[in-house]
Amino acid sequence: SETETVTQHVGKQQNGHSVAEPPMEEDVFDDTYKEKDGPKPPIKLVWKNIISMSLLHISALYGLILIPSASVLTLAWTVLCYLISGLGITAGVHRLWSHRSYKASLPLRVFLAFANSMAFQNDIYEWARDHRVHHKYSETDADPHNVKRGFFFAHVGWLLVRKHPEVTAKGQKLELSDLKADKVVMFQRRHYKLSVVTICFLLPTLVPWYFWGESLDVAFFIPGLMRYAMVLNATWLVNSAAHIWGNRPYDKTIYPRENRMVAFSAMGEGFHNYHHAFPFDYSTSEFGWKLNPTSAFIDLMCFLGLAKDRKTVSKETINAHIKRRGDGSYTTS
Ligand code: ST9
Ligand code: ZN
Ligand code: ZN
Repeated sequence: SETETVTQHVGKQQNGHSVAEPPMEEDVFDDTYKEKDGPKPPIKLVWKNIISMSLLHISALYGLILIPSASVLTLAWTVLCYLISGLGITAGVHRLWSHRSYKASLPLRVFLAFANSMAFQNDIYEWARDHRVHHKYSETDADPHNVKRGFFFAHVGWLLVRKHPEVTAKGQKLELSDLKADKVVMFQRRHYKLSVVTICFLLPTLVPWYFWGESLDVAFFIPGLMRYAMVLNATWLVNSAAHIWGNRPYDKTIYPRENRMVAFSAMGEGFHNYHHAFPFDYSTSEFGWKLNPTSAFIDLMCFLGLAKDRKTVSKETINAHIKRRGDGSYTTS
């Protein structure tokens, strides 16, 4: 079958050699799943989320107008906080914990969990659980951000309503023992609220105020709230834009697309047609560091001995996929 052909060619890079290893099954698309017939359950709005997301975005716009009054150091700090929180999502909960596409040592996992709390996108366990159902049941009722329900739903709407019961039902059948066995993941889950208050909001605000005398409101609204909202939207664009706009050189039968603009803002996560075709590739792309600072980061961690066993896909497997399922738009440039 298709998956077997793919898995046969999966290798992990270990001192330059490839070794065969069966990939995790929990993120492999299940094409046998059929949605239940009959009317869809009613939509239940969650007003607490609607109000807090609206306030966050108004605050982020206010942060934007405050930019001219911020010091250069504060702006550099904002960029740094964006990059750290971004890595907590891309290298952390996405490529490591959801897909197990490489292995990370304890100090690296501690850093990634810290960075993940700075991004405040639900704890690692919950994010990875939702993400595995997203890959396994893409574009169905069991996909938490099913893009068939529209751009807005896939972008942020899904966080403002109760989940479709199929998301929970299918999610409960997933194998999550690897996450439960990871002490760093469980520690972050236990102390999640406190970690978010301190790392996502207090730290970004207090550093510029304490170290270079930035005003508290500039520090709160720019590296705090505006940066948080920007990382959220960069992430959400992968679910919305990269499931709607772009080419499908690897598999024209699925929704996810290659979208360079999304790849840029999401630190390498916009090669989404490739990613859904080969979810176990640590680089989420076949083009290395191109528009992909997250891959450069993981490679650096391997160089430093803090990570290992990066899984990749062989060129032959990729080419076979392109030939059999691609939309004909494939180019290497
Ligand atoms: C946020 C997440 O923004 C963004 C994720 C984006 C993913 C992107 C992926 C793209 C690829 C990677 C690209 C990275 C790019 C990064 C770029 C960086 C520069 N399975 O959820 P509840 C059960 S978060 C199994 O409350 P409701 C479970 O028992 C933003 N079971 O359901 C659960 O209890 P527990 C900030 C499941 O009531 C129970 O149901 N956060 C599953 O329907 C209740 O779960 C917010 O805004 C499952 N999948 O509420 C909060 N799901 O957890 C948003 C549920 O204890 N969330 N169960 O085990 C909420 O308020 C609620 O979840 C809700 C639904 C209202 C949306
Ligand atoms: Zn996707
Ligand atoms: Zn993924």
